[in-house]
Amino acid sequence: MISSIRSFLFLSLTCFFFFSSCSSDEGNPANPTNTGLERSGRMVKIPAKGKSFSMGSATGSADERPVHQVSFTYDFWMDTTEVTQGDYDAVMRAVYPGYIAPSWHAPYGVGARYPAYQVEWDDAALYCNARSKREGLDTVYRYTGITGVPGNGCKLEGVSVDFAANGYRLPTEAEWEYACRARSTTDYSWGKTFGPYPATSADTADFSAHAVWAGNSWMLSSDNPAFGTHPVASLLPNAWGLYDMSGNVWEWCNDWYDAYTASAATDPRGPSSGAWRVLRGGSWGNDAAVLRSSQRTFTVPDYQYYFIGFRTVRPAK
Ligand SMILES: [Ca+2]
Repeated sequence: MISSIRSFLFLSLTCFFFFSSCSSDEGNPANPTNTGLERSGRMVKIPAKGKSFSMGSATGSADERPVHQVSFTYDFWMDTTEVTQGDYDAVMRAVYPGYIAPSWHAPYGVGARYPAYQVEWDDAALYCNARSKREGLDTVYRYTGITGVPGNGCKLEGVSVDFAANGYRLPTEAEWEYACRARSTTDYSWGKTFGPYPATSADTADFSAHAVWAGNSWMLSSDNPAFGTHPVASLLPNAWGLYDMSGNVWEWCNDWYDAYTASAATDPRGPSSGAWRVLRGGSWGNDAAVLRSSQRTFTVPDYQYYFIGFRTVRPAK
């Protein structure tokens, strides 16, 4: 089973799809301080309350359909970057005495400003709780037991999610796509649509200005410094000041993976149980199609991989 899931993840790294068009009406991607949005530390308040958007893609892969309307009744804070190795290490080390850092090494990118990768869903949840504890917030993730090494392959038993808590958690899949799109309806948040884009060398340069993907990482020789992850926020952010939503590392979402339905949904949180957790955004190993805002993939929660990291959200009261 696990090998088939891993195969699926690899397929997601390489497969191709075809798509359609649109516009961004808010903010200036070239200037992350000019989004008009409230910022606090390394988070930005995502304007979601009373808003809705079309989630999915009519022309993407099968599990991106049907496109359906999603509405929110709340705003939320989101990290402007993927959680870095420096932050992950500091937060986890401070809270969990048995913590051991994941395997971060060349050529995949190592250093405080590089994204944390080789992080399982369970470890990402543990980080969220640790960050909440450090800041005196209520922890979101409850569990009945923990085995393994905290931060590097731990296993949480009996996990439940307290959405009413004021602490950090992983974004729901709907929150993630809404934030990634930042009002755009094109395949990419910077207003472009896959196929024929990126087609020319100018297109490729444009893509590489916005995302760490196969074209500026995986396709290079492994002794090239640009191979592997790149330090977070090295490239242009989206209109809401979020960096690396597309590319660099895949990002865990809170949701269990399931098929979409056509029904409109308010504050969707995914199924209550499942076998696989959702991943979004594509990575430094992916081709352009996989970095589309609506692209979905999934794997078992206890999977560590050098393409997988995360970022957090927390409620805006
Ligand atoms: Ca990412």
